[in-house]
Amino acid sequence: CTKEIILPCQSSSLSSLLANNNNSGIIEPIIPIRRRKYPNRTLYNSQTSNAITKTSRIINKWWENQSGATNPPSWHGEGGRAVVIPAELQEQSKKRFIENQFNILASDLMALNRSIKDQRSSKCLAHKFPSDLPTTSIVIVFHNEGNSTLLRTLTSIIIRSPIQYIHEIIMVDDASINREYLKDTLDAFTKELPVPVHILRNNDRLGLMKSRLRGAEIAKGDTLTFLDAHIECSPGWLEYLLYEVKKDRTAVVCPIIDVINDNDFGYYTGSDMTWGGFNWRLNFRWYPVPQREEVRRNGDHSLPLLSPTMAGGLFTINREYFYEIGAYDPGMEVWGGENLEMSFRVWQCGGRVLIHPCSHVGHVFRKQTPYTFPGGTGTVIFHNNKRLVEVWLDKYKDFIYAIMPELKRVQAGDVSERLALRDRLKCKDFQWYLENIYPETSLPINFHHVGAIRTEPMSCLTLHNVFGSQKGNRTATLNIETCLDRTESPINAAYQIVIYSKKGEIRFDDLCFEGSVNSVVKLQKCTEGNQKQIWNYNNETKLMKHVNSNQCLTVDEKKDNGKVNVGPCVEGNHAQQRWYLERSVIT
Ligand code: UD2
Ligand code: MN
Repeated sequence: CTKEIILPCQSSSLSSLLANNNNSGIIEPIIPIRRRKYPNRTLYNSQTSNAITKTSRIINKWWENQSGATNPPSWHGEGGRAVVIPAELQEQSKKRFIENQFNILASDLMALNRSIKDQRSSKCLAHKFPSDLPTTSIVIVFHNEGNSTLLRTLTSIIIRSPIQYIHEIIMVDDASINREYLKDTLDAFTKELPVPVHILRNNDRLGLMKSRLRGAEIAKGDTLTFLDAHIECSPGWLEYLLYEVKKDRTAVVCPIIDVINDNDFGYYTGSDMTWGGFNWRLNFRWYPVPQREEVRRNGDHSLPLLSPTMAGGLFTINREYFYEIGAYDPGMEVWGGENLEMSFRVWQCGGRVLIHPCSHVGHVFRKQTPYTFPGGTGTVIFHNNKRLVEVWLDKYKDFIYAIMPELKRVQAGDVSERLALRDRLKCKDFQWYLENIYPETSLPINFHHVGAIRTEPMSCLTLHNVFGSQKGNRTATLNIETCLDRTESPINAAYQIVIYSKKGEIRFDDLCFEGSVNSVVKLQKCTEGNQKQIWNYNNETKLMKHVNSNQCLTVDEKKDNGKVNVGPCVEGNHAQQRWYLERSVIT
């Protein structure tokens, strides 16, 4: 396996676990399928029941053909539990991790139809659906996906959906390379499934957006349901999504995304108290659902959340509405940005983005992408983000360009058609979106000042280590350094931009200056109502008072590497406590 292009590293390790497997040449990875009758977990009606029985038979036969075994091994991961890799396979499993950036061996050790827990609360289970829910065409695009994960995706759809609502499944193979085994297996497998499956194959890599567009084009169902290729649907996942779209054709409905661990495939319930937002670098982020949304729902956690953004991978949308609202931006490449673009577009142009807490779909979250980005990762993602910024962000683009000067340098390409779309749909502006749909945003909406804060001798508050991973394992720090010119060194100057908000926070992205008596100022997650994060600036005296301690923002540039403190306000004040708010980067 090369590091650059991740090729499948074939191994025979699994065949040694099972009797009488493949022989020479390319070794077909084992397709593990639980070989016993399905328990009646999700029987909706006789049609579904028949389909499940049929699938069960097919899967059993398939498994026998594959393995030649009459007794299935004892499958790992049942009940959503983690796989324990046998000692003799551990080295293998580590080595093969890079193929998919998840532990494919763990997946191979699990049944395709491994059981998982019903994720629904009793309140969710009490929901009733009309019998005429809209049908759906499920679109799954994939590039170099794992074999067993892809087949488990399909299996979980079949066994956990009322199949009368599945008009078809459309798979788009986005020019997978050196994965012939995947192709054959997929063809054979899907032929047997009790719903029509169409497999489209791209000759050239189109990226996920254009692949989804290609799949959607041939769809005939009332709705479209997009899914990633390494997921597991949980019982009841589909009905809630379809029902919301039936009630409101402009609703774009996402399930809660449960976490399938990338290393051991343990299935963990996703929180129903997180929703989608984004940070200053336009990265999608999960954030806690604010109180106001709880109030709106009357605390009923079986009702859909109105989410500012969606993760992008999994959602149902009315098929006609998908096109009315502008489908995807075909100018976007490979991966990234399309999820925020669609979120902004749907909200600004009159639709809604929902997360339904009763619908759960597990997804293998990866820490890295296993595939290449033709054109370079950064360039591609910046290109997509730039299109998003140019079309939807209005005056906020100045702010984003100040924070991400790298964006300025890449080409957005022609966005005139997307701007025309926005015009045609008479969409509201970005400020409306922030104020009404996402008032919790870290972008500046109600502020006194956005820009550098400096001392008299031109030294600026400077942040370090602010954009960490999602897990929050970062220790952002603050000190005072020479003020940088935004034209001369834009990248570093970005870390001297802060918001002094009307609420009194001094913030960088989702981090707030937090003070306490006679101590160093810390950068902590901004939290509503945290008095330690409130500052009061006096334009006359230039003092920045920390309200809670009644002390002042203080720095001695020559001491402690320019560390910034809260200390006693000095009578008549002096240079160490006099702060100047530089020209704003946004008005
Ligand atoms: C998340 C979304 C993903 C997409 C992405 C931003 C979830 C669960 N996943 O990333 O759907 O919105 O954010 O763009 O919310 N693929 C192709 N061709 C390519 C690249 C990817 O077909 O050139 C496929 C890939 O095989 C997978 C899907 O697109 O099935 C999404 O890619 P991913 O799983 O690498 O993205 P993920 O989950 O990190
Ligand atoms: Mn994914």
